[in-house]
Formats: sequence, structure tokens, C-alpha cells
Amino acid sequence: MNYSYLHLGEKVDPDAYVVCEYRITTDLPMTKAAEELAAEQSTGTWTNISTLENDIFEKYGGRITDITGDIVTVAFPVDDFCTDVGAVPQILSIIAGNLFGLHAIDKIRLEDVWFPRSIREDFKGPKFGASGLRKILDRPEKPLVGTIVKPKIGLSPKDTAKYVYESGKGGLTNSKDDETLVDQKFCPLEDRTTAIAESLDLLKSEGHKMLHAINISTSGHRILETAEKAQSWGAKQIMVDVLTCGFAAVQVLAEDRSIKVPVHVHRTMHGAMTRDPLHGIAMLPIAKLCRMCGGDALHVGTLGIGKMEGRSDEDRDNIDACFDTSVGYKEVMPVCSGGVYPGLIDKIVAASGNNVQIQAGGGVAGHPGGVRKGALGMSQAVDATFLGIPLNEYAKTHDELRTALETWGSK
Ligand code: CAP
Ligand code: MG
Repeated sequence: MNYSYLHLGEKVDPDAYVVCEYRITTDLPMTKAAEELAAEQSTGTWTNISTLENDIFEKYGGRITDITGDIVTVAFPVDDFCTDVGAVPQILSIIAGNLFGLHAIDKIRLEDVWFPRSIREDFKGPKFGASGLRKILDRPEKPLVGTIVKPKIGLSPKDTAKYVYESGKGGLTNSKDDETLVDQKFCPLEDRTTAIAESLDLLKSEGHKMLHAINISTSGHRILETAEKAQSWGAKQIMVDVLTCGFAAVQVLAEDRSIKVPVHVHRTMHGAMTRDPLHGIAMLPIAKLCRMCGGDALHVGTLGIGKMEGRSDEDRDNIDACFDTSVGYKEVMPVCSGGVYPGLIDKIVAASGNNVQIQAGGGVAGHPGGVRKGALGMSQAVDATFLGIPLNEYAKTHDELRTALETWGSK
């Protein structure tokens, strides 16, 4: 390698660089591995190249500004990035591209990223955000409380709509399609969306405001059209899976003028990137990009409490990224979901705070009394926690919560 990418100790202008923190595992000296990374992701490759002139290296070379233990900080000049509006694929090709496969590096995890103002301004962020969702639901302070319709697949449109209605009668503010349900024969998107819209309208006429996120995750060339159709059939919120559909899908749904409903961002497949503590991409950079791209609500984990693998400190960082005031976007509603049931609500809220959407699929549909009572159990747990009353205490006067605690206990 002709040029050294090492600039240890240098303080770079945060408005002139995209700054990334990587956790690196390698047998090589860390400086050597870091140089391989910075070269591959900016102006270099595996050998010296005659075409790399000094001014190209100076202008566009990544700068390794810090190595502390296994954490390497690399600053990529802002001019390495596209100037067209919100080009996430190109951003990812630099900050999270070939580096994962380099021989010099056994394992590498992108832990965090900071974007300069000029790139942040290319993105619009959420249209509704946490406060917009609360306004729609007329629920200013209490945690939002929702369900994922279960079973994941198999219910007819009519039965799905009934599930949603029963959930609303049990006090839930939110429900959503599961990630594997989109437009199957047994539950066509149009029929499901119209049936659910009827349930939500009925609930509204009975004095209860509720949102249901319709999963419109599909191929790139159809996603906008699918969302527009769902909206025309009465969808009040849409759901997209960010990692299977891509960040660009979230962005088009949030930014296209034709879409006038909030976007719920699910993250199926994230475990392939986030689960290994030494390799992949932490949820934090994914959360930051989702907010830039305009997700109104985002799954962030259950703070180490639910069924999915996750670390409480990392999930807490994800929540902080949803609310970070320095980035200039509306706040994202963090969604805690995955193996949640009423007995966990006090622990989750103690860790997340009240500005959160808590969801339970099995923890509602698995209630011995059925969906409405399951929803009541969840709502009562949220109410008790919000009021600062221990769940066991509240359960003495609230049967559905008592049954839920008897069924699943508390952690
Ligand atoms: C939860 C869920 C969600 C997970 C995803 C599921 O159902 O519907 O997809 O929350 O994990 O299919 O597991 P249960 P995360 O409430 O029945 O567990 O939110 O961490 O992305
Ligand atoms: Mg699911």
C-alpha cells in the first residue's frame, strides 16, 4: 500500500466526514487491518495502483482517526458520497460494503455511524413520527399498546378484521400484520385491508381510535403502487420490512406525496446482521438510517427481556437514536416486540420509558379468555405501569391481567 490511511489522533470536522466505528477482530496488527479496511472502502485496493494520484488520495481517502482496543474509527470524506437525494445504497457500499469479506479481518461489526449535516439534509425523516402517531391515536402520554395478528398466516380477511376489532375493544391502540403476511390467496391484501378498515371505522364510531399497519412489503418496482392501493382500500398505516425490501423502500413510502399514512418499519432478518457481537451491523446504524429514510415507528428490541436475542444496552441505544434531537428529524416511535406478555410490561417500560409502542402477538392471542381479554390484559398492564401500580396489585381488581399473570407469570 503506497499511502497511509492512518491519521491517529486527528479531530475531523463532523460536517465534512461520515464517521464510522467498527469493532475488528484480526490476527494482524490492528493498524494494518484498519488500513486494509480504509483502503478498500475509499481509494485503494489489495495492491498499489498506478492510477491513484496524490490529490485523489488526499481528497477521497478514508482517515483512520482512532484505534482504541478493538474499536477503529474511520472518517470518510463527504465527497466520497453521492449528492443526489438520499442514496442509501451508495452510502452502505462505503460504510458497510466489501469490508465484511476482507481476508485481513476475521470479524468486523459496524457499531455506529454519524452523518454530516449535508447528507442528513438529503433525507426528510419521518412525516408523522412518534408525536404524529400519538396525535392520530389521541394518546398523548401513555405507551402505545398493540398486537401482531396471530397466527402469522392462515386467517381469512374476515377473521383478521375480527381479531383487530376485538383487540380494539380490549383497549389496544395498534395492531399489525405479521411479517410473513402480505397478499396470499387465503388472505388477499384488498379484502383484508377493506375488512380491517371497517373494523377500525366501527371502533372509531364507538369512541376508540386505533391504527393497523398493513404489510405491503413487496418487490421494488411494485412497492409504491401496492402501498397506494392499500391506502385507497382504507389502510390507515402501512408496514414495510426494511431489510428485505431495502432502505430505499422505506424512503419512497415516506417521501412520495401519494402516501399519506404513517410507515411502520419491521426489521425481519436483522438477526443475520445484528446478532453476532463481533460481526455484522449493529441495530444502531440501521435505526439511524431508518429514521433518515422516514420510518414513523421502528422495531428496536425488548431491552433484553422478550423472546428475541438482544442486548439491553444496544436496544437502549436504538431508542436514543429514535429520539436524538441533534439530527433534525421528527422522533421515531420505538416499538418493543417479540415474546412480550403482560407480566413483562413493567420491566420493559422501566427500561424504555413511556414514549414507546409495546406489542404482543402470542401475549394477546394466547390469553385463555381469547383475543379481547388478551388485549385487556395487555392494556391493563400498561395502565398499571403508567400509574406506577405494581402489576400484581392492579391484577387484584382486573381479571384479564390476573389471568395473564397466572398464565405466563412475570419475569
Ligand atoms: C412478535 C413478532 C415480531 C417480532 C420481531 C414475531 O410476535 O410478530 O415479528 O417482534 O422481532 O413474529 O415474532 P410475538 P423484533 O409477540 O408473538 O412474539 O421486534 O425484535 O424485530
Ligand atoms: Mg412477526
